Amino acid sequence: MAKTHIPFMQTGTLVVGNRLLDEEDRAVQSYQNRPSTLTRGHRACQGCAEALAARWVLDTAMEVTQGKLMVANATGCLEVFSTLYPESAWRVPWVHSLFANAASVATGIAAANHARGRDDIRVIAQGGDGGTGDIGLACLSGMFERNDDVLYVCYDNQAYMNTGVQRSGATPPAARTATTPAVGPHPGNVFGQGKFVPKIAMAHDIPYVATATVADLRDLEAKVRKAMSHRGARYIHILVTCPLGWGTKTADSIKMARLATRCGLFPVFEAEYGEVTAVTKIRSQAPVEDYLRPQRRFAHLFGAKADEAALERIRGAAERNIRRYNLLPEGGVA
Ligand SMILES: Cc1ncc(C[n+]2csc(CCOP(=O)(O)OP(=O)(O)O)c2C)c(N)n1
Ligand code: SF4
Ligand SMILES: [Mg+2]
Repeated sequence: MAKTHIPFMQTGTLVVGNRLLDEEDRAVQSYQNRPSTLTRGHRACQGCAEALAARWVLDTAMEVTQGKLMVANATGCLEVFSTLYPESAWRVPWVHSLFANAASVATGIAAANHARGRDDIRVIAQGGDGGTGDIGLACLSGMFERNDDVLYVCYDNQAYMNTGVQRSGATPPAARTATTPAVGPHPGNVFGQGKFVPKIAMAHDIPYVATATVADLRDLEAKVRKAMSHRGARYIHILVTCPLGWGTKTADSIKMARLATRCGLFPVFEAEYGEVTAVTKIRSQAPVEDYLRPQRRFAHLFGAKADEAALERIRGAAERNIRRYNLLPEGGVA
């Protein structure tokens, strides 16, 4: 019998739709005995996609490793909202590193496990875009270059959110942050700076690099499974909506992440040993305005007179991604 693809929204939860699927097609979150690695009691904002992504990543990794998992977590929102002393929302061996050195701490844990003959215990390091791509980049590059047996997961909300929404190297051009105010002739973050860490990771020729968003959690789950099937250094970079820093409605976090991919500004792909091996095609392309307009950090682009010059440059960035990663279905326009 021909199989019908059942979209995620019908199958992702414990109650809805999962019973229609074969066992092997069900999501990690669909079972009552799911690991619940990041559990109740944390203080993330309503609609925080970082909390959602972290839970999905670690629950998947816990299932794959049958609970043999240790986690090093850089300073940032995820660490602060989950571990307000003396409480912790984690149900996994978890250590808070410094802001800069989660990759090195994870490397040390993996080396200690190896020395004890316990290579069955797997290690994840995780942090925000600032901890990963700015202050932690040297430690991360060292982990990649040595091919240490660690999966590093970056939750990219495009600014230093935990300390009050300062600009990071992942902040997009024109975005307003506390340190890139919406004033002057070119308001918001400047164009032409910043970095995209997945490409830096690929330059190290490590076994596995992937990007993902919270708009497609089944895709994220599959990528975590794939990453855990490899040994050596692996990297997953997840775009996570931050309602507080982006100025978006708390109910729109999934929608915003989906629009980021549909307009081309956030490419979703996998790479193995430095080569792109798979991309998620854009099924129906959205104008960048549809993604930018609902975000208060871009409100200055849509005043009485739209900042057409800035918008054109942002459109150009989306088009460049679409070309570079071949994001449209065969035959061109989606
Ligand atoms: C060496 C050092 N510098 C600065 C800080 C202050 N600090 C803590 S978290 C943070 C921002 C974290 O940003 P990011 O890594 O993007 O994570 P997010 O909070 O956005 O999830 C900063 C600047 C620190 N803890 N240590
Ligand atoms: S500030 Fe942003 S990243 Fe931090 S807890 Fe709130 S929504 Fe999440
Ligand atoms: Mg951040």
